[in-house]
Amino acid sequence: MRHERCRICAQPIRPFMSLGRQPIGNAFLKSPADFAKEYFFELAPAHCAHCATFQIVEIPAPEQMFHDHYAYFATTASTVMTAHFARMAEEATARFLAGPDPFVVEIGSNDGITLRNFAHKGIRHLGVEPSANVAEAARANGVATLTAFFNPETARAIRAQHGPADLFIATNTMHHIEDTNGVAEGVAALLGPEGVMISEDPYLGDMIEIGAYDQIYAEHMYIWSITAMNNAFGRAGLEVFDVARNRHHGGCMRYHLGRKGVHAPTDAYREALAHENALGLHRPETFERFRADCERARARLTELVRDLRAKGKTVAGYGATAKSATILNWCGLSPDDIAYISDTTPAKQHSFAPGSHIPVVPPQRFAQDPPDFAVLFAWNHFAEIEAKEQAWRAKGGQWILPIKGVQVV
Ligand code: DWN
Ligand code: SAH
Repeated sequence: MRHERCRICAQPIRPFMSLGRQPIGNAFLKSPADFAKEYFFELAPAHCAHCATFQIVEIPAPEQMFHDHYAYFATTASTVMTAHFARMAEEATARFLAGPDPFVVEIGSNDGITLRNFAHKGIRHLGVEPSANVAEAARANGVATLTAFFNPETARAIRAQHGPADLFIATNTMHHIEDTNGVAEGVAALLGPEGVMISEDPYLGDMIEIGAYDQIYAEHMYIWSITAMNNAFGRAGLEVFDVARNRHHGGCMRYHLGRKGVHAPTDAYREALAHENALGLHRPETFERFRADCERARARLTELVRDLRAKGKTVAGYGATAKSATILNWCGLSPDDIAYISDTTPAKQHSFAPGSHIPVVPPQRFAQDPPDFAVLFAWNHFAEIEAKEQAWRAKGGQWILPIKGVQVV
């Protein structure tokens, strides 16, 4: 459905660019017979001048994206992220779970990548995860998980059954849920008086800086900032009091929120907010510059791949990320340009990438049929992947980094 008004504050919005006709980024196709039925929509980002929320104006229905064959299994996607969330659980336990019998709720809990750390400590926990296949994987790992979309009704039912939550976690999830106001209302209903919400996802300031237009796709209907989070959650009596940036997923912000006036704002929060204000994320020219950066990257990547192919070079893709659908479909790249995409996720292998229909294959293909060049669609896991592919690199294999600058390394 296409929106002409901001989903947070209802003020008029209009897109500052278009990324064209796009499929659902994680909707991998099992057979060419599925190609004709593929869903497409216009991917057009806007930035609300009133509440600062970066959002896409047209969104598929949630049930089209989150269901019993969701393609992303967080635990198998990256060992680095698994360790990252284990550290987060340790830090949050020490800082926020001092009470006698704490209760932790996580939305977007996926296959239990984070909650498993609380389960192993015997801490009461509950995941809320609508994608039934990954929710089942979590339960198989001993993580209590409700297969449901989080909303105010779910929140009240959880509180009635389990009592208030001391900690509410949402990593790489708040940009997946259209009804942010409903989530904020649910958090306010579920959290105890001193309860804390931790939300972490790609930061708008970093996306703009590195030109990561591939972070914009059907599931990523928002890209958050401190100002926008405060505006969205402030409506439910919550506020950001602490933040921490990290380099994962191209640059994420971790927001700590609590009931207004309960937790003292930290210096880190004040410094990050001042830095954000200096970035000019509220100025239209910031998004005009971003649009120009993205259009240059699109032209450069398409020209580079076509030029290499004209010279008889082989080009493959590495990491069938959801992000890659935006790149492949906006650039109009096809199996003639990129022969295959290697991916470690069993649920993605032996499928066809959304829209481009490039075959997605197991990593064995990359080893047995190594390309001259590989477009690194999982650029956000560069260090982890570079360490794995030293043999290919030693034989002259080169990465193409598909966003801003489009470097060959
Ligand atoms: O927000 C989201 C993030 C957390 O995960 C979700 N909307 C969906 C998903 O987005 P993504 O697919 O862009 O995430 P990743 O983590 O960049 O996906 C990495 C992909 O690359 C996975 O399919 C696994 C694959 N991979 C690989 O083939 N070899 C990853 C590594 C590290 C590797 O060595
Ligand atoms: N937390 C993991 C996985 C993030 S992927 C990580 O940080 O890697 C985003 C997850 O949010 C998916 O598993 C998706 O099914 C889930 N999700 C989407 N809409 C949701 C909703 N309304 N309530 C709870 N989870 C939701």
